[in-house]
Amino acid sequence: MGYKVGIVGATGLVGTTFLKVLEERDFPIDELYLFASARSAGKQVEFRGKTYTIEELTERSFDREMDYALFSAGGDISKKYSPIASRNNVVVIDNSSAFRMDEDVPLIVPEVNPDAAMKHKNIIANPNCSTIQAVVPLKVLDDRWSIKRVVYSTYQAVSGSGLAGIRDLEDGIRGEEPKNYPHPIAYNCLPHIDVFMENGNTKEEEKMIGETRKILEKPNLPVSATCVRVPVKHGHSISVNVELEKEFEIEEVRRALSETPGIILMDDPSNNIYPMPISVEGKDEVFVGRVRRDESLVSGLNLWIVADNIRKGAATNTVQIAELLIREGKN
Ligand code: 2RA
Repeated sequence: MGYKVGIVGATGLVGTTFLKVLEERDFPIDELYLFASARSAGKQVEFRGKTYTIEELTERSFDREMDYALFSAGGDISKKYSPIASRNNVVVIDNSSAFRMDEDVPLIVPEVNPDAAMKHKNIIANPNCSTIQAVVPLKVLDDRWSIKRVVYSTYQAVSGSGLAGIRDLEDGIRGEEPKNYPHPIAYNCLPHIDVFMENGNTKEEEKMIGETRKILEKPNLPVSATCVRVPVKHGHSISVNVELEKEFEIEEVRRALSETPGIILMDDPSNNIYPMPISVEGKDEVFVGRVRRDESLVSGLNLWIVADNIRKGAATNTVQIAELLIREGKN
């Protein structure tokens, strides 16, 4: 049995990756509907050897039988059209931050909090890319040694800003001024992702803090984040410092991580083996390395976590949520 699937934002970096992931994972599709702005309407896209024509997204787009709508078109589009789709009994899996912190919208990483997805009311939020790759290993640590505090330092690829970010990096290498970032990103780092908030954090840092707490179901967990844009095309890297409630043996930590589906442990520094953005591009797992005790704490760990921010950080996690709903009969 196949499903009727809509993709909103079909021409964007995540939208086109949805198609790649759906094809690779042989997702059961009977009907596929592609939506984008009027500018892209009429363009043709190949999927599984068939040609599809992109439609302009309108308020009537969901007046048809549709099981799932995968959104990646920005918060404004999600806010306007997700409720319309949801009212038409379409299950929306939204990549924007529009609904992530809404109480009645599950925020899902299938390896971490699958049960929460079962409570959906036709809208499910896909977390921020950097949060997704962080909570997969953090869940392993929390289940066994109970997390007491988390400090994130991120090194985020320009593809996190979509095609505009990639253009700014490539233009910057040619010496051209950036159009998307406030300063050149080529040969530079920007401690500035999204807008600055009242408390001095950026919105990206606030997302990591709030989303980590919601997904791990630890609303009072002390979390601190510094999110930095780096001149890397694909692949977010995160240095994570974790304080644990319980004592641990470092080999037990390594074993627990390596035995967890969705995690690949790359941790052999004596042979220069650790995760890097160039080693994860196009892959769907979360790669963990530099696992070591933080000797400044009674029970603390440092980890280095890398993942493809467009795949596991967005498109693949979204498709995995749909696969979860199908497995559990909650579509
Ligand atoms: C970024 N996480 O990297 C944000 C949104 N994708 O720009």
